[in-house]
Amino acid sequence: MPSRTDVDAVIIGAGFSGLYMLHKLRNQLGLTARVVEAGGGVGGTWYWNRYPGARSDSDSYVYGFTFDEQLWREWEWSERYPEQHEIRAYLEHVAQRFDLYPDITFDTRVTSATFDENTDTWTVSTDSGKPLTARFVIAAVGALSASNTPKFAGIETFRGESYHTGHWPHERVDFTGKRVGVIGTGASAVQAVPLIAQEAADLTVFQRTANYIIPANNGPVPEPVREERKQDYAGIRERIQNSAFGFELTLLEKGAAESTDEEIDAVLQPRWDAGGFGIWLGSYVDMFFLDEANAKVRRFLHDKIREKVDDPETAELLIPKGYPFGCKRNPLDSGYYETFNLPHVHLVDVQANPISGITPSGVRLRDGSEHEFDAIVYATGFDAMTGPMDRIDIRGRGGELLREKWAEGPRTLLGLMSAGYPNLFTITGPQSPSVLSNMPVSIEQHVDFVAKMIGELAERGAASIEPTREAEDAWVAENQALAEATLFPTADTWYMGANIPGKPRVFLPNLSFVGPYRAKCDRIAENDYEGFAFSGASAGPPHHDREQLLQPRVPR
Ligand code: N01
Repeated sequence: MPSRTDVDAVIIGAGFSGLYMLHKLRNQLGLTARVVEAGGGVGGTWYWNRYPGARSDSDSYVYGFTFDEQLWREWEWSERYPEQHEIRAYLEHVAQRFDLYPDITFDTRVTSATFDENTDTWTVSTDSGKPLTARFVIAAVGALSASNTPKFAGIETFRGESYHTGHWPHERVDFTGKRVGVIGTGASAVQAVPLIAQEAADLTVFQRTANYIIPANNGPVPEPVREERKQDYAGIRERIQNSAFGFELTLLEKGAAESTDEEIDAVLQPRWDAGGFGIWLGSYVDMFFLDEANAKVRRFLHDKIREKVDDPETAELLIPKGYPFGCKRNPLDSGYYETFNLPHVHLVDVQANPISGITPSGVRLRDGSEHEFDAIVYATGFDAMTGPMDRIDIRGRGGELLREKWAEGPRTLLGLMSAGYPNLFTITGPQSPSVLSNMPVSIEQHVDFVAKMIGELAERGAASIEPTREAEDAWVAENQALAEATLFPTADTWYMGANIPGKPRVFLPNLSFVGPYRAKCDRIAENDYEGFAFSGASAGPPHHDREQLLQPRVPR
């Protein structure tokens, strides 16, 4: 039987997931909850990633919460894609509107969470203050929040300025007149490089793997389009929730494999001109399964790079090789390729000639050549999906450490819970659609489902819920089988854990697609929560009687 706890739930993180989870638990289920956040404000990803050009690659009108129609209608985004500071302002608005601030502790990092099998409670410790006890722990830690700086020899000896895109300073960084090196060419670098190039006297980009990059085509959204969308709240919500990727994009029935080059151009050119994820997530489904189909799409994209980049040698270097399009996260650009036409911008291939170390004055390559800089920007990404969980000492039944359980790859049911860790939930965790979707859509679905599970516990008078080992094994197997049927495992990507030395090569997100995954969760709930085990009798939540728990509450 659970004993009294400090709060009903501890939520780790105050990004999109943590804020909505707090609203749901406190304002709708009537539970007490405390959000513990490492940053000094709300925002999660958008609190930390303040590098020049940081913005979402999702269209603004689908990049936000839809659970509250009024909120959706009243917020105005200024451009097609929301910029970092605007997303932060939006999340601050959400936190104020639903009176969330009183239940958030900032500047505090959760260091451990330990489950007590005798009391069915969790003890959550932080790097400051006394531990908190709770019945539920919700890890709203983000999929891309554990930044990765490669362990380059001599990195600490560099005398200039060093930055990581995922931990950018709050004050403006001025590169005017400086020699700058950027390491990495993922989505963060693709956004930052054109803007850094505007200031720097000299810019060198170190590329290990070229990326397929598609124009964002950002800008203000025409008023009639905005108005039409405002009138279609319910339709948009319904479509994105039941879509493949959380966008209003649909994969085509006709495959690339059976199309001529002319037909492919006719399909892809308008998507290229429109900008956004249309070529990636809204064109040929067979390119994810057949290399022959994928090669036809690659041909189109390679030609585009050659058109944009003046120097043929640089263009060849920027053309991705050795992996299929779409199986590595597709960045969107605003002038990335064109930046390499500027005389003070250089591209260095560090696949052929890797970085051997950082010196007091710059970057040294394996062939002994050295590049001198005033500033180095590490756009080197994240220990994705499992990294944020691994960095907390999470101990479940028998004192088992979650990162040890996950040593060969994550083991979950639905990416929501792991067997042996009762009442511990992950929002958009590994083995859920998560990063293969427009995140706010998946976040809302997960938060709603977690709240439903917690409500179900109260209904049953049970103390805890967790997956059965059998159901978890089956989900892990299904997850891998889905990935192995595609070309995703053939690319060295953070989806596969390949960017972190020593990380097991396992496909981390889930490929069920957003709509079918949602339907699967709902079916499981209707089917008596098949695959989950409820245990222990509960006197009800510590601070409320059961009736009160299930009463919807008006936001405070
Ligand atoms: O990180 P990345 P990111 N030597 O891992 C290179 C989301 N996001 O921060 O490809 C040399 O993609 C590495 O090379 P390689 C989005 O989901 C979203 O850019 O591993 N290079 C790669 O080029 C995205 O995918 C948005 O061979 C090294 C780069 O560093 C995810 O976050 C914006 C190296 C890291 O690229 C991560 O993006 C930004 C080494 N030792 C990010 N180690 C939007 O929605 C690593 N690299 C707009």
